[in-house]
Amino acid sequence: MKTVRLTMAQALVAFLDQQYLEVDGEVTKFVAGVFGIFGHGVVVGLGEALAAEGHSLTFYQAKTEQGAGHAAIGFAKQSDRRAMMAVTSSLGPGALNMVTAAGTATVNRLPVLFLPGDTYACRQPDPVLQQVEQPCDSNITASDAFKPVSKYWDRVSRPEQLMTAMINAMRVLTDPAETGAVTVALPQDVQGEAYDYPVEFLAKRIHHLERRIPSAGQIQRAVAMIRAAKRPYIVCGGGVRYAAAGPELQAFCAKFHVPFAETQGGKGTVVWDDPYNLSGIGTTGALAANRLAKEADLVIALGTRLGDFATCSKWLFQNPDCQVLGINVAAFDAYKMNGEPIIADAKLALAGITEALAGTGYRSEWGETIQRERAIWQKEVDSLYSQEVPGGLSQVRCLGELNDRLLPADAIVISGSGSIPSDMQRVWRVRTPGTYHMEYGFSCMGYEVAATLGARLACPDRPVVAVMGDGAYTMLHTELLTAVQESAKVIIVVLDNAGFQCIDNLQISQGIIHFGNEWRRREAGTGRLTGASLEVDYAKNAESWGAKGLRARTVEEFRAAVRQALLEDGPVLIDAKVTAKSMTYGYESWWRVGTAQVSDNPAVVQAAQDVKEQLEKARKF
Ligand SMILES: Cc1ncc(C[n+]2csc(CCOP(=O)(O)OP(=O)(O)O)c2C)c(N)n1
Ligand SMILES: [Mg+2]
Repeated sequence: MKTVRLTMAQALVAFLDQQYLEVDGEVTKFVAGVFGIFGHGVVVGLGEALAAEGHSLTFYQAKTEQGAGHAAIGFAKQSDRRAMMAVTSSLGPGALNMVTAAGTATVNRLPVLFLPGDTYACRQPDPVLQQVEQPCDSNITASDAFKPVSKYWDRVSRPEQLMTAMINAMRVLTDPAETGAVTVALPQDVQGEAYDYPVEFLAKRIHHLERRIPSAGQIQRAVAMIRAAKRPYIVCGGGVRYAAAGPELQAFCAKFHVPFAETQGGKGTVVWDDPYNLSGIGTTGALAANRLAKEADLVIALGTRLGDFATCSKWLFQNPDCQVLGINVAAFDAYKMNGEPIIADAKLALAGITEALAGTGYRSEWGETIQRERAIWQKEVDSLYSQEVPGGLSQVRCLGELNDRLLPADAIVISGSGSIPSDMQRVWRVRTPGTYHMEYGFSCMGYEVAATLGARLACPDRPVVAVMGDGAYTMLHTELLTAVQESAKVIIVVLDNAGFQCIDNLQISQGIIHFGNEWRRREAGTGRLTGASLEVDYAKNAESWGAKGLRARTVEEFRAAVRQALLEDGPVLIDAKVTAKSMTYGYESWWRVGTAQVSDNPAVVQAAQDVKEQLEKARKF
């Protein structure tokens, strides 16, 4: 067997550089680069291999390891999982800084390869700097913390283990049902150890995205359930987007007169003005979607994980006769809510069901309801989009200005946490498929700036715009400096409402006083955070990193700032001061939270009573 003598890290780089993914006949390079921060745990091993010539992986120097992970997630998501990045760190604190991002990748089913450095396999320098040291088990290191958030985990303790580790890593990363974070821990001595690697391990490798074909029995069962239903209703999840099944969804809905509602992951798979698009569903959903959901007698859960918030799945489908048909490439999701599982690719399943159902002459009994409710909802969006707040600037108005007036139709909008994603799932009108980029599986504050850089790297010719809260920005924005370093044209719109306002809303809605969520100074009289609001100049903050900072307090200033931002060559931050509580609120939905059942405050006791009453309407499982 022909071999080549390389260090483990050199072989890893050579291997990653040779991975390709074929989807529907189109082959793309799968691993585009490596985001990371070196430390003693990787700089002389993996760092040496990356620094050498002879490969085409771009190294992006992150400023926090979590940001590196988020940038890689943003890249994979905006690439519709057809390309990805690896992320590396030193051992110990650098590795642990990546764990949150690994969780975000796994929950959102997005491929990211995490490569933390690890303690010495040989144990001679034991304990090495930054080693956790568990007296009960010498094999436990910081890298073990990735296990609960990884879909595949391995540690390469001998150079030859790299081969099985990486083949397994690629198996998981390229599998639509399995994908998520993959962690391959790299002990720092082993990275530099030489081994005679078989040349065939390093040869070009094309992975094939196999679209799982629905069986004849599955199609029959689905058709029977749809034919028995008067009001079928589709929940369109992220799986529909990743399967590129938007056209099949539109064709199905038009042919059989079936409406669909969008989850955060599925939104924007089909444009907003498709006549069957009810907009967002769930706690953060729109009126049309939530009203029709209550009448549905068949829910077709299509490529969705049925999260409690983004779909309100356990409460919303209140028709006692409602059945669930779960169409999902992941069996785990297809079985949810006691559904009839169709474990298959969304595109093929929809095409197969459409063909079989067409011969039956089936048409739902929704009648005019779909168009009527859509029209009522769009009128509501128009009114939200023109909201005036006396003496201030409304958050939802800013979204309206961006969506209806300022951004080009192909601009990619990115968000992930706070009140903005709720607003956007309800009101954002997607004009170009694939331009709505929401991380809402984990809703991880601090995803936004880094992911916007990742999305821009995936789509270098498109405007990419983060719309985010002041809390999320403050938590993690340092990849803005990386965007400056990369001359990446990203626009960060911070809607500053002086605090963690969506959590404040939740607190107030459960009868509790304002406590610990608004950003206020500690007040001498109360001893609490009840003083004056904190005022932060986010534009100045961005300028200190080398980005352009713009400010807006009125609609006119906001328009001028966005127009200017679109003309700039590099990163821009727009610091828009919005009036607190000028977000949207719920539309006929409910969310279960752990309200206190005993309290001196009668409003809290009442809220707990309301929870009990709402639970009467909810499904048990
Ligand atoms: C990493 C992380 N920590 C905490 C939370 C809980 N959380 C969700 S939204 C939020 C407040 C967000 O504040 P901001 O970004 O200003 O948005 P706003 O609610 O004011 O619109 C908090 C603390 C979270 N989602 N992610
Ligand atoms: Mg805020």
